[in-house]
Amino acid sequence: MMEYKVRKTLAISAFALTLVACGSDSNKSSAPKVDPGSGTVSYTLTFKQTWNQTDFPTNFPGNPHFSPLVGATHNSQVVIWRPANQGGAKTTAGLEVVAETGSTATFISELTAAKQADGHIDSIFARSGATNSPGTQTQTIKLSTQFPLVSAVSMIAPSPDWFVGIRDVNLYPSGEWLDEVTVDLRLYDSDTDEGQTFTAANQEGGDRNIHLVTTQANETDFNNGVHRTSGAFVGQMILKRQ
Ligand SMILES: [Ca+2]
Ligand SMILES: [Ca+2]
Repeated sequence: MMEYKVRKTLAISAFALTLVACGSDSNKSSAPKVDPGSGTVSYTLTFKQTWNQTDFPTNFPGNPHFSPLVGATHNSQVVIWRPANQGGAKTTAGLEVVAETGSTATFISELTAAKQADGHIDSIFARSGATNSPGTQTQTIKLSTQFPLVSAVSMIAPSPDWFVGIRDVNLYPSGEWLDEVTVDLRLYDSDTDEGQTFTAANQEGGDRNIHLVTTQANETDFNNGVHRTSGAFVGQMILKRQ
């Protein structure tokens, strides 16, 4: 589940990820700056990390951080990651490494191999270095009408196998580039480790079915990926056209 807020021309249903045009011709986006050489449009991806001890006190760990954002621009013919209950693919080895350690190398190798194999992925991006939470990561991404979707992930850390991300966000949904899209981030479990607290020892196991993090109340504050009573999210990702 992702919650979207789209400025100006379009609104995206929170649960069905269905695009619904609600704008009129009078408030269409301004003309995008398309790079004449590559045909790409640039967006700034801002990852606002709002996970903090005051809002998520139960067993809040020391050294709270998020791993370097890693992802790709792509078309609708490929699944970068997707929860099991939304027609998902199993957690890949690369996503497992990201979710358990924050290292992006294996995931990048998978994306690169998929790009070369079937051409459904365009640009692959990764930041270097983790960022303390609260904090912010930013990344410029380039999209084209052939590859208008973006997916990206980051590990919440320390944690057993938990991560946040955006997936299949279409910035050119109906023949226009969106100005800005905001996604509230729920916490996901890659289902590749059985630990139930942020600092649990490694406990290999799971069926690789990506699902929202839910634990007992004395383990963490999370139920369905958000704070079980306040509904607070651990962060947001904002895509804004440059
Ligand atoms: Ca798990
Ligand atoms: Ca594992």
